[in-house]
Amino acid sequence: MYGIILAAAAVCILGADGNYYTNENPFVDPENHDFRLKPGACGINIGAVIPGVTDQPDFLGNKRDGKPDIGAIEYIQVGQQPPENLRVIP
Ligand SMILES: [Ca+2]
Repeated sequence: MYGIILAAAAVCILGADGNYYTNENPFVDPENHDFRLKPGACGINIGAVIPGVTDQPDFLGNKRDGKPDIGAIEYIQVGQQPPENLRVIP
């Protein structure tokens, strides 16, 4: 039996206008104002490096990596980067 399997992965296309287009909502929960990127979202690591902007912390104060993400909030994979202000209180 043959058929077409449609993958669940997001499709990300660079348009002739220089903007990226995707077939899915890239945000965690936009209805509740959570605009962090979901794992595997199209905008991860494809943002432009803009000196003076992408070398600054993101909207939430997190450090951006060398491959900026599209949007105000840098995607952080769980366990990838510990918070800088984390303290263990005995
Ligand atoms: Ca990134």
